[in-house]
Amino acid sequence: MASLGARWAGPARSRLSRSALGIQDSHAFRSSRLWARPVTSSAKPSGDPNKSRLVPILAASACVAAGAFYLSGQANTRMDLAQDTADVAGKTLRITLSPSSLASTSTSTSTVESRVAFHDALEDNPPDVTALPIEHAVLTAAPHVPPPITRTHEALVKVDLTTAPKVVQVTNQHKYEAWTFNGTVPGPFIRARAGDVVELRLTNRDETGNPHNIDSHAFTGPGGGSALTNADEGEAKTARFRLLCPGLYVYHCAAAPVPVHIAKGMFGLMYVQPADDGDGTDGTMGGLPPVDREYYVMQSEVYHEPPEVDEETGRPSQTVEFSYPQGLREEANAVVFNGREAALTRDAPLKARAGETVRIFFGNAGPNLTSSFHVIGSHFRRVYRDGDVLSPPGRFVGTVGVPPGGATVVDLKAVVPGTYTLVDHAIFRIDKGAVGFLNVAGAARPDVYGSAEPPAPCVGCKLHT
Ligand SMILES: [Cu+2]
Repeated sequence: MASLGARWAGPARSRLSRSALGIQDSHAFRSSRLWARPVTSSAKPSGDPNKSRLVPILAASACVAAGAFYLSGQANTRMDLAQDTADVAGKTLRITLSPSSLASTSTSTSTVESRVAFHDALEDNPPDVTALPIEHAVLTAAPHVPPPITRTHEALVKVDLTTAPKVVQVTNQHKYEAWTFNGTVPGPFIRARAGDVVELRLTNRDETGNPHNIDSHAFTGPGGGSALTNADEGEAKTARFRLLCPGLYVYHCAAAPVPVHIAKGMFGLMYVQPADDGDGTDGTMGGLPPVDREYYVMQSEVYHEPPEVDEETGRPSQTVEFSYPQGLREEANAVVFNGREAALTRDAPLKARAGETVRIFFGNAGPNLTSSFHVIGSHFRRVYRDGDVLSPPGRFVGTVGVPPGGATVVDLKAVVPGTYTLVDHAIFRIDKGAVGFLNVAGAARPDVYGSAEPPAPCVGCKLHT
């Protein structure tokens, strides 16, 4: 089979890449030459007529089935559409209220199997990478999500990640030096499409001298990319990865010691859209039913030493240091959403309007604790468990378990206005920071939720405002 390396080793692209990247010689480029080998007679060229026939057949059957799947949902909900604009976390978005956003859908086993077969066939149909159109991935910091990809062809998607330490107000009491991708915890949300080739460039600007790399659960191959992207201080590494599997995946640094690099903040989410969902004109959003808003939330733990006490003043330091023993004992000092205690409360609560549908791409970086993710007062109308976006979703789910290194997609509907609280329902963790808000504006719904008495939140309540 023609490898990415073999195609990449073409002289024009090789020279261009090295000069354009302007980086030190790296193992990745040496490896790319090692990969280069002629395509033998046993290789499977992309023009293989058998495969060429197979893909359209699978694609056609999958598209027909997928089309029926989504159209059945749209047909079930016939309400007037309205265009609206709203401010979401400081950013004005133009949104379309869709009729099918929470439509009833059904997915037969055969439909799922045909969609799986479509994606299984990707492996045997490598693209001519030199001929792929080049795109630069839209990267967003949490809680924002890049827009759905609407193209219907494969692309070479360039993703630039830079590692650097950053001091963050990790809890309301303490600052902490996080290790970051692109200056944020979690790292940027990466959106691509099954069949794409991701060209990942990892630049290490960590002046502490730590090496860093990427293990993406979306990549297929030993180590998930870590050995190909391992970059020492001042280095940059570039490698290519064909996305064979659709779904929502965690990525993280896997440099030794791995638990430290994850606990320090080096993680994020990558969503690989299914490739059999057309161009989105049928109302889908990256292979999923349409919603009004999409958000990015990741849970993680912080392990730190007690603050040092200043000998002169007797006051404890406001800055705390990472604690390996604390992590080994799995005794988290803090459990947070989007990297710090106030990320989704004081700093940037999620927002929606009553009547809208909200999708949360939720990941759990761990490193130790399984999340029992729950939004108080709401229901997950759809749950794509374990980030599996081909199987039928769970319906009207209250709490979903998400293990370390796992992810899920949840859709909810903002019915009654007010503040909804995101929690890990291992509920002591609310006292460790695992609280976020979804603020819903709009008219009251006494037909759904009401009393003759005004609401009276309990004193000292962290969950309701
Ligand atoms: Cu690292």
